[in-house]
Amino acid sequence: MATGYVWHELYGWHDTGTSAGFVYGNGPAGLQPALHYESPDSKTRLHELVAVSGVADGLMALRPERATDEELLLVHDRAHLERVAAESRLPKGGDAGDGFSPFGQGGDEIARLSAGGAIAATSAVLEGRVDNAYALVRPPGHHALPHMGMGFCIFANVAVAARVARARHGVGRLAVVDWDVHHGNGTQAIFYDDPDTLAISIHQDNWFPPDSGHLRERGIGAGEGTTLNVPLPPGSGNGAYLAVMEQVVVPALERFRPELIMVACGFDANVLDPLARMMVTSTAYRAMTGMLLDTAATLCDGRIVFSHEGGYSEVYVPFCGLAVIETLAGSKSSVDDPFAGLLDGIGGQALQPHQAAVIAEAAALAGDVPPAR
Ligand code: 9RB
Ligand code: ZN
Repeated sequence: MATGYVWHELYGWHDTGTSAGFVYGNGPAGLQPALHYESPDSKTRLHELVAVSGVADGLMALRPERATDEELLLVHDRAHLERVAAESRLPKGGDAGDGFSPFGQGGDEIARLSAGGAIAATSAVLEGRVDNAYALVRPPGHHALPHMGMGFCIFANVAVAARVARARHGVGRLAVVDWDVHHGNGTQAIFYDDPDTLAISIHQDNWFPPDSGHLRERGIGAGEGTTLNVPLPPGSGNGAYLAVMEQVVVPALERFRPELIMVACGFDANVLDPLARMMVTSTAYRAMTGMLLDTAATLCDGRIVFSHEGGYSEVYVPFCGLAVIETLAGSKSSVDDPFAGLLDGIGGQALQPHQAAVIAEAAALAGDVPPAR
């Protein structure tokens, strides 16, 4: 078999327009417009590196379809679907809800294709057509809430695919591991009271959304203990991320024993990212992927699906993404990360005491994740 791989040209055409960083451009006020942070380059260049490196030759291309109303309604309100559809018909498009999640005319169809990409990857894994899968989708999904988009996200790609996995493939317990550098608040909110979904998010402490993703947020009611947040201090690098995987993520998964692992795979914890202050390199992304693959092999017949989220360094995301996809495919191309030699050695890559303290707290909470009966 093979590793499934989702891409669609329209992902590169999702139009987020221009802004001046976090404010609207306004020339006379001194705010020169630039491309929106969530621009196509980091994703199209990853897709092109997958092709040029030859890695694509060993993958099974999966063609996404637009998520249907029925699929999106497993997570979202009808009012959200209708608002996005209506604004998508306007000549200049609209915004998914918070003012930071713009889309152009036709954006509804591209956002549905993005959620549909996560669904296609998940279905291929669950139907045994591929060993595992990577969905290189855009726009991202992990901030989207049932009633609105948020933080560049329109629909909750991973959560929708998870609910489809339940409804159509009889999946019971599943885990979402979110290593995007921002808190996976949407996924957390959607599954907060769900005892069958373990939602783990590793993120930069108190960045985006503000005041979200604290250690104390642990789920509610029957879902108590099935939300696990690891809010790392800014400056965390490979040592901290590998320690989180070893001491928190893998032990939590081993207790929970999911039937499927989904990864909200952002690359914005990379050391060159403009939207966060972490220091991860392709070396750690490769190792983290290997650890999850091994865990999936032990716990759930290797069933694991990666869905792309954030990551904004157009030069470095492609090498981080290639490391993940090579690891999923069990291969190594002749293309090496040209920056790893430099970036793996910069000061602060080793686990620091103040990082270890947070990780120890999260590890204790991982010990309270409800075990499979
Ligand atoms: C603004 C705020 C943000 C900040 C970061 C992201 C990253 C998303 C991502 C999105 C929106 C706040 C402009 C807060 O990569 N997710 O994975 N917006 N931040 N307040 N204000 C005024
Ligand atoms: Zn992010």
